Amino acid sequence: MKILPYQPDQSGLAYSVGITLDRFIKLKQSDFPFASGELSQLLRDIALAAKIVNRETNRAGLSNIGGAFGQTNVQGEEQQKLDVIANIRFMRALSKGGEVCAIVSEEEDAVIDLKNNSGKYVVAIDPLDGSSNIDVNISIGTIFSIYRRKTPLGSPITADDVMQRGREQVAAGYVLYGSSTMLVYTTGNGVNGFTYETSLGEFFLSHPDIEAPKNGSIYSINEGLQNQWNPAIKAYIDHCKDQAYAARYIGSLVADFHRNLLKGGIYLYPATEKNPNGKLRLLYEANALAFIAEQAGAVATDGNSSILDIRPSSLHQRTPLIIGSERMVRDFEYVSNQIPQANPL
Ligand code: AHM
Ligand code: MG
Repeated sequence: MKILPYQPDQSGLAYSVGITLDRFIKLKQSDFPFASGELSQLLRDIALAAKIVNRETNRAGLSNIGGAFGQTNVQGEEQQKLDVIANIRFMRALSKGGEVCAIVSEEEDAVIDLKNNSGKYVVAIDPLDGSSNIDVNISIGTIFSIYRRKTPLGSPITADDVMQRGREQVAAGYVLYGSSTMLVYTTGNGVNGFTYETSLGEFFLSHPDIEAPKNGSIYSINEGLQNQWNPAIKAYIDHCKDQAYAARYIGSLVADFHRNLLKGGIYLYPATEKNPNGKLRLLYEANALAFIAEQAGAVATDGNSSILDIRPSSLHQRTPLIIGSERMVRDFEYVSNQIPQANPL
């Protein structure tokens, strides 16, 4: 019997599809302190729910799941049917997996206690962000943060498990349902992006070791609100215009953030008269993106301190968010500091 070692094909007839998310997570498992496989499994659970939400969003125009659900969430915002569907999908995936003890969701008033006292992890999630864009076929996203619980395994969850600073995240990521669907995540060892291959039903590594450009020339802000900004924000946006930066604002945080992360840019959602603490939520919007930003060499601030250092005081707390290329955020800080007595918030 003849035995030969495997020789990878050199013919070029069948291109390699690359590395799947599952395999990548497995390969990287040893990067986690206390690696035990549960965090890996949790990331896989999230990826599975993301595939299902991707399917729902892709056929939203064909099935009767467009439009408003007819209820408002805890922040008084009108829920879309797909907001509710995405929430159910992620809740189900996270509760069935067994790794999670508690979930904070934009769509849920209170912390959801899964009564799984052996679950090591707490997840904060915005199941479908940018939902005003669903019905008009514009990119939307999912944002998630993962924390290790503080209380000992086996005990009931407490506020200490949930109200952790962003700095304590063990993993965070987002899914962008865009011209292609991507999952981007970090476990604190750099940022990697995966693109969904629909015919194979798998995420494949497409953007390894994402590094944000140190500078950029895109600014993203809702300029319709400029009469409600404080002078520091006005001064910085004037600076952007003086520099002839490109204005790009989708109104879906994940999409605006992702573009700026890859191309270089700054996203600002400052305090306004209507939202004196900004609009975006600390626990399940700002923290995850701030962690990813820092891991990719970008910066995230509320105008006073790093987003990741803010100690949360309430579940649905809002925060101003200025996030993007390091040079641009530093310029923002410099320009806003020139404004006498301006409160950059
Ligand atoms: P949502 O969580 O209700 O979808 O709101 C968050 C969205 C972000 O995706 C986006 O950047 C921002 O709200 C847009 O707000 P505005 O329409 O005020 O510019
Ligand atoms: Mg949101």
